[in-house]
Amino acid sequence: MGRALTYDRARLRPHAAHLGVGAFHRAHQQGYYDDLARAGGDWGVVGINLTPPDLSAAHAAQGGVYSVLTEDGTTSTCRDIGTLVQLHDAGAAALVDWTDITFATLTITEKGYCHRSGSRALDPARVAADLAAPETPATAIGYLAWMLERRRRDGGGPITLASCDNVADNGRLLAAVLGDYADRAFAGLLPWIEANVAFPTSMVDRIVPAMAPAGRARLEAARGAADALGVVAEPFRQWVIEDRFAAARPALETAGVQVVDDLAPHEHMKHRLLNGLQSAYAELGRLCGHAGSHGASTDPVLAAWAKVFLAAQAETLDCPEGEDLQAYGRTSLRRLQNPTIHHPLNQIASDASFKLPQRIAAPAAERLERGQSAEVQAMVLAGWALQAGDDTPDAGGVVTTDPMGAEMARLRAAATGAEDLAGAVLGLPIWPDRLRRDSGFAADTTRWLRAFAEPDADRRRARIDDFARERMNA
Ligand code: NAI
Ligand code: CS2
Repeated sequence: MGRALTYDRARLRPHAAHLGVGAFHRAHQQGYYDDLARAGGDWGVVGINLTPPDLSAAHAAQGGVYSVLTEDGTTSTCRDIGTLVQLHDAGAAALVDWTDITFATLTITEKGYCHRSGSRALDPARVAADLAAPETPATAIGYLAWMLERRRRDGGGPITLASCDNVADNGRLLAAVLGDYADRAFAGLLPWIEANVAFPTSMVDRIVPAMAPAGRARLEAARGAADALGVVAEPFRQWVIEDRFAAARPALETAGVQVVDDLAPHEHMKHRLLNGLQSAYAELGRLCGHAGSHGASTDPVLAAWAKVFLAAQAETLDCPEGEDLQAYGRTSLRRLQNPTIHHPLNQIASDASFKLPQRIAAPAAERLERGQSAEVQAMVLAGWALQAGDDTPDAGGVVTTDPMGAEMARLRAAATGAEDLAGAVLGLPIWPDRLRRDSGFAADTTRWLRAFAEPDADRRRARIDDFARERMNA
């Protein structure tokens, strides 16, 4: 496939939308839309950002076209993307015409749903300002409810809202928080939503780190021009979406998207193997002195530990139709060793309080329920408990942010020792009850809090090495 567009952008109709036009969307969903357009399709995407970055001026300045640089250490391809037909920053979101939009996706980050982490419950504190002024919403949930209320009042038709964030059962989560908010904010809207809006769950996958100066330099050299929206990504991509739609949608399956009845096995496989390993490297890799995913994934001690971790995670999975879990695990390891993908561990560790429940805690609880050890998962949670809230920038200036960061710093300061800290951390409402009730898991967590409290990174790494060797020889 050549770099340049092969279609007339004027032919594209603004009948799809996306909330959260970040690096991932620009590299992932937009690639599928661009494939459809190159094959003669006419779906164009109206992009909306409710929080920074403000990209609409840059989007206009470069004619709405940007590039994706795909690299894997041997090949490098630069491809123009032209299907983002509009891009609106937060201040202009209210001006977007949703009349003809029938299919919308979201990548607004795990915390963007205003829910209580580890549940599908709306967190009223996160939407209090919007509930007080529902006609001028600031949150994604408030904005979608405001948009649907207009649609209802104007006699608008059905629409599909497809979350694509890395949260458990993202379609059910969006339906739950949006329904609760709508019922509080607009009388009569909830029954309309229940009759006119579909919320399919999606599993989406492509490693797309935040753009760094070196990546931008390579992309602009390949493109031969500046590109404020350009992104660098790995070649791998996957999109699996539940067959649940309310209205017209792009023929995603013709671009390789899998449309399935049972999404859960696909989601669990990705969240627990690839994402779980990324979070494990984010916590244990930094304890071993690594700053990036590549360094952690090519560290022989962590690579050996990863095999034990992936085996334990895989035992909690049902294999999705058409997949091979061992092969998927090997592919995940290889993807993370891509030398051109510089994924800061501080970025992956960000919002971990909204990531670890589905990636680490849920499989741990299932293993405990079966009478199996969950020590590898306890190691990751112990690493998080000791590092959450640490906003020390890495060498590239990337800092870890987490809504629970300050609380975790307070828990560490107040703890009388490792056992006390383990009790406080496992008592947090974001984890399944099973973890709280399990003395063995608490003992494992305590043990690794003590081990990781060791000030020397090499000694921490040696403890991980001893554990992996012991498990591999068991
Ligand atoms: P990014 O930082 O480039 O973009 C984040 C996007 O989310 C921006 O458009 C921003 O406006 C929006 N956003 C952030 N906080 C928000 C909030 N509280 N309410 C509403 N909108 C908010 O991040 P990126 O790489 O685009 O990732 C976004 C999400 O996509 C991730 O959190 C994850 O759920 C999903 N994803 C990311 C992958 C990746 O490798 N980057 C891969 C697979 C899924
Ligand atoms: C990463 C994900 O930052 C993170 O949470 O684990 O963005 C990961 O790169 C994607 O889910 C890969 O598809």
